[in-house]
Amino acid sequence: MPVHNADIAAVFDEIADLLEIENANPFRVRAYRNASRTLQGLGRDISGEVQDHELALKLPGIGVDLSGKIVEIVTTGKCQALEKLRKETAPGLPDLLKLPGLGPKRVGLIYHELDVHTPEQLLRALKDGRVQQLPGFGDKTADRLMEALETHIAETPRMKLASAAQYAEPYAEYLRATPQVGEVVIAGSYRRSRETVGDIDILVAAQDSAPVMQRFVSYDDVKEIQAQGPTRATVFLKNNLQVDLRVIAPESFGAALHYFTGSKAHNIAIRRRGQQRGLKISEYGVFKGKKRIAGETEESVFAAVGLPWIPPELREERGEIEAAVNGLLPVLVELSDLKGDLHAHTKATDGHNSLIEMARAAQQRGLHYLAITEHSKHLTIAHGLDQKGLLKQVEQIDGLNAQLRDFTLLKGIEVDILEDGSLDLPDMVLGKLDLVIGAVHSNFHLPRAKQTDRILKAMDHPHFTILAHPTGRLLNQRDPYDVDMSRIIRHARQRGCYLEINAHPERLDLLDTYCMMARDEGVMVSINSDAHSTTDFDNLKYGVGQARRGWLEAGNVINTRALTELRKLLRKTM
Ligand code: DGT
Ligand code: CA
Ligand code: CA
Repeated sequence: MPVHNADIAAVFDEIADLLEIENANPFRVRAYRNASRTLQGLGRDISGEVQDHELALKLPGIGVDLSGKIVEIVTTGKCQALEKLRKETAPGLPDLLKLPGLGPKRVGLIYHELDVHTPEQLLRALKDGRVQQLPGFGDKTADRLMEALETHIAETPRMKLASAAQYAEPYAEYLRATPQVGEVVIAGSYRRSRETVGDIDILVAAQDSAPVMQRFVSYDDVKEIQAQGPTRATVFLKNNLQVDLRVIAPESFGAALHYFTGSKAHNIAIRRRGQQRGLKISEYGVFKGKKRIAGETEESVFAAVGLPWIPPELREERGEIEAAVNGLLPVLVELSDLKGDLHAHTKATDGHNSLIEMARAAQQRGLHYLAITEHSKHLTIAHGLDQKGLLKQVEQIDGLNAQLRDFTLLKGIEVDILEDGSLDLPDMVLGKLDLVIGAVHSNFHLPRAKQTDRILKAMDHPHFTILAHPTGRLLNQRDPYDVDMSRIIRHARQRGCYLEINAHPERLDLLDTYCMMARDEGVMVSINSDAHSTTDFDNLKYGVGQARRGWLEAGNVINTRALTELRKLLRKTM
C-alpha cells in the first residue's frame, strides 16, 4: 500500500489532537499541525523520496524529529509515537472530537474536569448541566452539542441479524449446558427477526439463578461485565455486542418471554388491554389483585387478555392485536414451505461453485428447483455474461437437467436495468429463459420520478418476471434509492411481475413494510437466497423472517409452489 501525504498528515493531526487533549506544550502541538498542513499542500507524494532525509528537512517546518517520523510511517506503515499516545488516552475521546464545536481543548477540559470520555457520558453531563458550568461552554454550544449527540447515538450502527446470530446462538447453547436449567430463549428484536439488533436479550428459566449467573459472566467471549445482580446481568462481548441476561422462575417464564420479546409498543398495547379487564401485566405474570392468574407460558398471557398467541415477528403494534381479536392473524410462511430458490450465481460469474454443486446443495436442503441467474454484461466487476456466455450456460443447464433426478435447474438471468429502463440483454435472448430477474446496480442517485419510471419501464419488457432487491439498500452501508414503491407494486400487479425478498443478510430487501403493501395489493414475492456459494442457502431463513415480519403467508410467495404451478406463474399475463 503506497503511503500518501494525506495518510502522514492524518497521523500528525491525530498526534496533535491527542497532545492537545493532554495539555501538552503548545509549540509541540503546533509543530505537528504545521507539518500536516505542509504535507497536504505539497504537489507530489513525499513517500518516493524518503531516503532523502535532507529533502524532508528542506520542507518548511519539518525538522529532524518529524522527518524521522515521516520515514517511519512510509517504511513501516505505523507510528510508534501515535500508538503510545493512543494507549495513554481514554478510548472514547477521539469520537468526541468529531462532534461540532468540540476541539481538543474542550475535549481535554470535559475529560479532566468531569471525567467524561464517551458520547453517552457527555450527553448525561449536558443534561445534568455540568458541562455548562465549565469555562467557555455557553447554553448555545450546549444545545448544539446535545442535538448532535442525540443523532450520533441514534446512528451507532446496529448489528445485522445474521452477524448477531453468530454470537448469540453459541452463547445460548453454552447456557443450556448449565445444570438444572430450564428453557433458554433469545428474546428481544432478535426473536422478532428484526433485520438488525441493538443488543441481545437472553432469558433463562431456573429456580436457582446463581449458577446461571456465574456461568453467564464467565463466558470466554465476555470483555466487560457492565452490571451484575442476583437475577440480571449485562455484559459486552469482545466485538462490543451487548448481551442482557434475565433468569426467571419457571412460573413466570411466559410473562417474561412476552415482555422481553417486545416490541415495547406491542407490550404497551397488551398491557392496556389487560387494564381494561382489571388485570395487571408485568414481566412476572398477569395479576388480578395480588393473585397471579397467568404467566407460565406466553399462550397463557395472551389468553388472559382474550387473544390467541401472536407470532413474535408480528409484534410491532401494526394491527396484530386487531387481527388477533378478529381471528384474522395470517398463517405465516415458514422455511419448510419453500420448494425452490429463484436467484443464484455460479463460477460462470462471481459465484464460487459450479452448476452441479449448487444444484446438489439446494437439493440437499429439500428444495426441488433452483434458478441460475448470473449477472449480465453491464456489471463488469461481477464478470457479467453477454449473450454468448448466457446461451452457453443455457445449453449446460439443459444437459444437466437431463441427468438430475427430482430436481430442476431453471434458466434465468439477473439482468441489469440500465439508466433508461432498458435491459442489458436483447428480448430475443431473454425469451429463451424460464425467468428474468431485473436489478438496479448503477445510477443509484437518480431523482425519485426518474428512478421509479426506470423500473416501471423495465417491468414492461415482455420477459421481465422478478424485481431483484427492490430498494437497493445495504444495511449500515447504503441507503435505499429513492423510488415510489407503491407505484412499483401496483405496476407489478398490472404487468404480472413479482418482487424479490433478497435473503442476503446485508440486504433483506424487500423491507417488511413493503411486504405488507405488496400483500395488500395482491402482488406475490419470491424469497431468494442470491447464493454465491453452496453455504449461502443458509440465508433463506432470514428472508423468511423478513416475509413473516411483512405478514406474508405461503400463498403470497411464488417459490412455495410446486414447479408446474410456478411455471404457470412465471408466464407473463400482459
Ligand atoms: P433492540 O435491542 O434495540 O434491537 O430492540 P429490543 O426490542 O430488543 O429492545 P430492548 O433490548 O431494549 O428490550 C427488549 C424488550 O424489552 C423490548 O422489546 C420490550 C421490553 N422493554 C424494554 N423496555 C421496556 C419498557 O420500558 N416498557 C415495556 N413495556 N417494555 C419494555
Ligand atoms: Ca434487544
Ligand atoms: Ca436489551
